[in-house]
Parts: sequence; structure tokens; C-alpha cells
Amino acid sequence: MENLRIAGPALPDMPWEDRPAGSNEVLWRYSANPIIGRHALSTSNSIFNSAVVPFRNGKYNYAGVFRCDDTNRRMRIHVGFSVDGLKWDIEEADFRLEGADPEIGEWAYGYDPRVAKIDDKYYVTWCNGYHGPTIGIAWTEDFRTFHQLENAFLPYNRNGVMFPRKIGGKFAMLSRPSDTGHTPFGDIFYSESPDLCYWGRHRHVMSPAAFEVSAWQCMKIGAGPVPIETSEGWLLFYHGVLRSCNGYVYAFGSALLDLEEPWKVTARSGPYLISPREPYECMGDVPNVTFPCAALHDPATGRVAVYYGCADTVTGLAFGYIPEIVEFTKKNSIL
Ligand code: BMA
Repeated sequence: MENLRIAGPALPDMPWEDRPAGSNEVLWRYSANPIIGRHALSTSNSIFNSAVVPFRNGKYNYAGVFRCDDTNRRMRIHVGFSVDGLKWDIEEADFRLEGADPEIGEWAYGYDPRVAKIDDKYYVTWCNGYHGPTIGIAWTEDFRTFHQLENAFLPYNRNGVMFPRKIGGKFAMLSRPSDTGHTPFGDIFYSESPDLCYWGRHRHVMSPAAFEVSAWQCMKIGAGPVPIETSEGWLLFYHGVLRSCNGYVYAFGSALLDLEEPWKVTARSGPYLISPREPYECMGDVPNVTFPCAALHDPATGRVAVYYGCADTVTGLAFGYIPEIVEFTKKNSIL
């Protein structure tokens, strides 16, 4: 993968730690995980499944939207800023949405946010409560004012993840139709929109894998961070779920999607990249969950830092090289 081209702005100072000596892992965990503890706010029960982007604002170089469940166990989204992408100043008050049609603007709950920068705006998508979970969308330019748009889909839907540029002249999003509960099924679909109000031309992307082929992703799958554009296709990190005798286990792996027709999957990893193993991934409010929602990357060095929720309680970080991950995905593809 020496000649792999990677899109995106330069990020030479992104969070990073070299692969530990003797490790042959494609993605390795940060030695100081978790980077955000459950009690970072005075009211928080847990902070996880959260999204960050490069964003300059005074002394800060990064901004993010964080899933903070409070001690009523209400699911809320809070804004945070960081100098180095590791230590985060998360605001005590949850984020405020403006401008929505009052019929959909009434807040019920929100969780598992993602952020995509498209042109000069940052688009937040999240699982938004509206007679059940669906995909909410809001845009911001300053991480202060968030302008809420129409929900993208009918309930029930989760894991709405936008692409970082228009495709075929349209906004594009991956999502995972689901149910009102702890959905025991789930495929990833692709939808497009000319105006961020009406979404259509829905296309199937991929289903769970056969148990005999890749068990960690045999029950349901869902898109993770905003896909990364490379000359080998969109690099997508996605989570997969296995039902064990002790409940659901959430791991994540990688896939490559066609650049202009992203519902066409060109490679998909059989082995996982990260599966719950460390105490902070295996112990918490929901044991055995590693759930990626964001990635920072630097095109010149190929470095990527993946932010993932751990056991629905805290936030962790894992590092890798995009060319190696692309090669791993192709070499171990189950297609
Ligand atoms: C999913 C979502 C995620 C969560 C996961 C494991 O359905 O609710 O937020 O991390 O379950 O509990």
C-alpha cells in the first residue's frame, strides 16, 4: 500500500502513540486508556460513544460531541473542546438545538453522535428519540449554535453516519434500520439527499456475516466513524455484534466501499480489529462493548486514531496506519 492516497486536511499533531514493541496488532490501544472517565462531569454516569473533529478555537485544536448519560440515566449530548485530542474539557450543560420545526424539535433523548465536516459546516448526526430511535441531524459552524434539521429517516433507525463530501452531487449517509429495543438484527444501508431534508435512493450495503465465517459480526452491524477517503475506496470502521451465552459482544473491523457507489463493498475484514479484552471494555454498565464513533487521521503519515466507547461507560483510543488497515482489510476479506 505504498502508493495509497488518503484525503483530508493535514493533522501532524494528532494524538499518537507508537505500536508497542513486539505487538503485531493492526490497531493497538492507547496505553493511557480510557482517555475520558465516567465522572468527567458533575452529573455524568458515563461518557462514551462520542465523536471528535479537528476544530481551532482559541487554545483548542479539537471539538467534539459526547454522549453523556446522566445519573438519571438520561442520554444527553454535550459539547467538548481539547488542545491535544486526549484531555477534554466537556461542558456541564448539554447541547442546545435551534431552528427545528417545533413538531420534531422537542427533545426526548439523543445518543451515539457522529460529526462529519462537509465544506464549511460540521454536521452532527445522532440517534434521536422521536417515537422511538431515528437519525437526527444538526449543523454547526462554531460548536455553540446547532441548527436542527428534519430527522433523516422514519423510526426506527440507528448509526446514521454521513460521508465527508457529496457523492454524485448528493449528501450521503449510512444507517442501520432497527427496532425500538436492543435490536437482534441489522444491515447497513446507504441513502442520499439533495437538500438534507428528503432522503432516498436507499441501497443495501452489507448484512451481518455468517456465523461460520466471522462470528463477531454475525448478529448485526453498524457504521462507526465517518468514512475516510483513500485511493482504494472509502475506509469504513464498523461494529459487529455476536450473541454469547452472556449477552451481546460488540467488536469492530473494517471495510472498503466503492468511492462513487459506496453501497458496493469491495473488501471486508473477517478478523476484528478490536474486540473487548481490557478490563475497561469488559466491565461497566454494559460489559463487553467496543463501539467506534470517530477517527482523526493525518494523510501524510497515514496515522489514524479511533475513538471508541468502552462498556457503555468510558471512552478509549486506538491507533493504526491507514495503509496497513487497507491491506489487512483486503488480505483478510470475507467477500
Ligand atoms: C446499542 C447502542 C449503543 C450501545 C450498544 C451496547 O444498541 O445503544 O449505544 O453502545 O447498544 O449497549
